[in-house]
Amino acid sequence: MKKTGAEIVWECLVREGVEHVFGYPGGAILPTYDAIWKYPIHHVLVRHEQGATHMADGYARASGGVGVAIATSGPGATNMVTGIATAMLDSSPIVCITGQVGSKLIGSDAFQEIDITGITLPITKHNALVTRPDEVARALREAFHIARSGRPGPVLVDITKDAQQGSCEFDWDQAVPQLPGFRPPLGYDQAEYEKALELINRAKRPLVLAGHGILLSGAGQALRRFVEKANIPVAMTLLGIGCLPALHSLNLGMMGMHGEAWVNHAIQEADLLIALGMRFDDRVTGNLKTYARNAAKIHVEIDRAELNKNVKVDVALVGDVGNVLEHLVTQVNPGDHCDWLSHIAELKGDAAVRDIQNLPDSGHLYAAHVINDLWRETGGRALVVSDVGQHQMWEAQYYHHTEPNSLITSGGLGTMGFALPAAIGAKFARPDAEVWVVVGDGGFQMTMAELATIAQEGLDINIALINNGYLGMVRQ
Ligand SMILES: Cc1cc2nc3c(=O)[nH]c(=O)nc-3n(C[C@H](O)[C@H](O)[C@H](O)COP(=O)(O)OP(=O)(O)OC[C@H]3O[C@@H](n4cnc5c(N)ncnc54)[C@H](O)[C@@H]3O)c2cc1C
Ligand SMILES: Cc1ncc(C[n+]2csc(CCOP(=O)(O)OP(=O)(O)O)c2C)c(N)n1
Ligand SMILES: [Mg+2]
Repeated sequence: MKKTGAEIVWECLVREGVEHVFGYPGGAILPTYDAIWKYPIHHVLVRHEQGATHMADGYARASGGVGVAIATSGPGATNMVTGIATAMLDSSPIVCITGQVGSKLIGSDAFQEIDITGITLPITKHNALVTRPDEVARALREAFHIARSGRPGPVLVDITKDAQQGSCEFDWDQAVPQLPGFRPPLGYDQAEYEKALELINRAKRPLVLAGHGILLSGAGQALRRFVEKANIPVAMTLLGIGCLPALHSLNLGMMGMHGEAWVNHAIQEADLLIALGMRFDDRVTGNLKTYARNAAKIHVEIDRAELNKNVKVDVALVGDVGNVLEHLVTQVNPGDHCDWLSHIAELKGDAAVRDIQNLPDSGHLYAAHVINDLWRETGGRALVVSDVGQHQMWEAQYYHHTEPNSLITSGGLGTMGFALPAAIGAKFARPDAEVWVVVGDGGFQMTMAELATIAQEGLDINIALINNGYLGMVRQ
């Protein structure tokens, strides 16, 4: 059946299961916009293309699927850069579609021509320039496949105006991805796995470092069964929050620079660290020379490039953490570790008593109190999208998340302005969720134009603006 490149764009998105796209029009993408009305896709008109990328990202993180953002060439495309980089550093699967000038004009500094595949090469998992209508379907199928498989990430497809306008035969089956160089890992080495099992069964002071990979893998239940059987305490990264209920007796809370001191002391004293779907970010390890020197280390990770990158490990298991945990659950010995757990309780000591929550009411409104109240008032069931700064850290400490994927935040890039648009995407993904934005006065002003998008779409989104009157984290 003959279709224009523009029609093929929407045809492919529908077949990929896309219901919402977040975008902003302009000349080079207009042929595609002109064709949208024939397809059952809801277009959300954003106020800035950065917002579109964060919305796609929030949609992806809240749904477990792929988010889609669309923009025109030149300034539309460059406005997407921050959102693409944010998704890249947090392994979030989004597909960005940009219009490009006509193929014959490429390289001539034409009006609104910019080399967006060049610009985004280091911040995308993959990108492609499409110059013919008969390349559109395969490029998009490959984009979705790459974005969601293995370690997820952002993919950009740049489509020239003539590729959108021209026509060709459309055949979905023919456009099956052909990616001979793209090989997500097949699975871990059995001998390494046996070594891991032995280390776990022998350890006296084991500790699990649980990361975002657990949530991406949907492995929260498997994690819980594993740690309950082996009685191993768990520390979470910022992006791993929610993988085990906050108030679970084995959950120590967040590790790293903004984690509790006693959690980091426990990590330093452990004899075995079991790192699951986390990448030993520098906010987590601090000085690598002194990081957990006495611990043997097991690392379960889907991206081979992360293994032995920051922290040298004793056992490296390449693959999906959920798959590894399913095997470990059946094969690990039931554990005791009572001495170790009571030692950690001693390390914790009176930290809870000294906590800011227990400060007497002096008439001051403390951000930590506000967030703790937010947790209580929402019964811990809200989908919280936090921005970047002190309020983000207080959210991580005082909102006790019980569900996987109930906290969405920019960890790796630390993008101020992320929260409000990401919450819009999250609300489209989970319309029944009570969505709360926790944002500082600085970050709010970076993308507050998206309030107009919220109003236009009639979205029920709550905003807790932690207005301390300054750029708190910088001042701190
Ligand atoms: C102001 C600020 C302060 C911060 N302070 C802290 C802090 O104190 N503590 C802290 O923890 N973080 C902190 N962060 C966040 C930090 O920068 C990192 O973003 C975070 O530590 C990364 O967590 P992660 O490794 O779990 O997730 P990611 O960076 O998302 O990495 C996930 C890893 O899991 C792997 N993976 C993906 N899917 C799978 C799968 N199916 N199976 C196996 N592996 C998989 C990926 O390849 C990747 O290596 C802070 C951020 C900001 C902005
Ligand atoms: C886009 C961007 N610019 C600058 C920074 C550096 N930065 C990190 S936190 C912060 C202050 C945030 O202030 P605010 O939003 O008011 O939150 P608070 O720390 O006061 O809670 C700044 C400027 C950043 N992370 N992102
Ligand atoms: Mg502030």
